[in-house]
Amino acid sequence: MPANLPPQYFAAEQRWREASTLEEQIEALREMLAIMPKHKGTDKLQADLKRRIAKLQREVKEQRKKGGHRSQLGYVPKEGAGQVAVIGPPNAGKSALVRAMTHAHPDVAPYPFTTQNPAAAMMPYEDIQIQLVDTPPISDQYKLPWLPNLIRLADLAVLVVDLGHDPIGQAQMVIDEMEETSTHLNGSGGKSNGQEPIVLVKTIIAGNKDDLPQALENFHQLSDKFGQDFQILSFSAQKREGLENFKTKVFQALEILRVYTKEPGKKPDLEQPYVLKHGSTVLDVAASIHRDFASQLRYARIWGSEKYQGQSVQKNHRVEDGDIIELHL
Ligand SMILES: Nc1nc2c(ncn2[C@@H]2O[C@H](COP(=O)(O)OP(=O)(O)OP(=O)(O)O)[C@@H](O)[C@H]2O)c(=O)[nH]1
Ligand SMILES: [Mg+2]
Repeated sequence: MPANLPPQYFAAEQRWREASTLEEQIEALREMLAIMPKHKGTDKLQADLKRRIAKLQREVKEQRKKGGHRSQLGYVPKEGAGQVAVIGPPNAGKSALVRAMTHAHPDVAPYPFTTQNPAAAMMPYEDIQIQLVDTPPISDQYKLPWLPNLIRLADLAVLVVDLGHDPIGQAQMVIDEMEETSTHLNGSGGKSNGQEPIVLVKTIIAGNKDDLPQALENFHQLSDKFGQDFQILSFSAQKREGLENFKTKVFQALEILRVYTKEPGKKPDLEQPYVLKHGSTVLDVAASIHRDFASQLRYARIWGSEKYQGQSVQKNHRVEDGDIIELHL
C-alpha cells in the first residue's frame, strides 16, 4: 500500500468488502476517496477509486433500467434455461471461461482479484440460453459475505481450478470455505432436509488451462481425488479447446429437457422449446404454456424418440428432451 493511508481508510475498505449492495459499495469507495491524502503518491489509487465508482454507478443504472431496486450483490435474477455460478480461487480463469462462452467481455488479467462483482451473461446451447454468472474469487483471506448466498441460489455451480498448479488444493479450499457457510458443494445436488441450515449445491469441477505442460498429470490427480464425488472435466478457456464438452456437461448437469409443441394439423414449432426439469409430465408441459391448459387437458399426442410417432398418451406421461407434444383440450 502506498502513501501511508490512515486507519479510517482501511475501515472504509473493510466496509466496501462487506457491502451487500452496489449502493453500499459506492458509498464506501467514496469514503475511501475522501479520506485518502491527495498528493502525487496517491494519484494512481485515486484514479482507480474514481474508475471503480463510475463503473458501479453504470451497473446501478443498468439494474434500475431492468426494474431492479436495491442491487443486492448476492442475488442475480435468473434468466434463460438455468443459472450457473462460475466460482473458484483467484486467477483460475473464471472470467476467461465466461468470456469464451458468452458475448460478455469481463476483465481477464494475470493477477488475482480481478473480478469484484458478479456479472451474468448468456451462453447459447443449441436452441436455448444458459445463464453463466462470473463471480469474484473465493479465498481464505478475503471473504465476501454475499457470495455464498449467490451460489446457494444458483441451479448449478462450476468450480473452476487452474490445472497448472495444485488443483486439488484449490478445489479443497473452495469446498472448505463454502462448507463454513453451510453451503455443501457436491456432485449430485439434492434437497436439504429442512432441519439443518445446510444447502446442497450441485457442482461440476472444471480444470482450466489444460494447455499447460503439467495439466494432464494434475488432471489425473484431481480425478483420483474428487472423481468419485464430482463430475470433472478439463478445457482451455484461452485456447478455446474442450468447450463444446463443457456446454454439454453443463446442460446435462442442469437436468433439464426441451419440449416442442404443435397444434393439430400443423407443423411443430421448433423455434421455441419449453424448458422443464427432468421427470416432468405432459401435464407440466400444459401448465407451463398456460395455467388453464392444465385443468382443461384431456390427453396429448407425442412424437419423439423412436418409440413415439404420434401416439396418444395420458397426462402423467413423462416427457423426454426433444419430444414434440400436441395438446388436446
Ligand atoms: N494458459 C492459460 N491461461 C489462461 C487460461 N484461461 C485463463 N488464463 C489466464 O489466467 C489468468 C487469469 O484469468 P481470469 O479469467 O482473469 O481469472 P479469474 O478466475 O477470473 O480471476 P479473478 O477474477 O481474479 O478471480 C489470465 O492471465 C488469463 O489469461 C487458459 O486456458 N490457459
Ligand atoms: Mg475474474
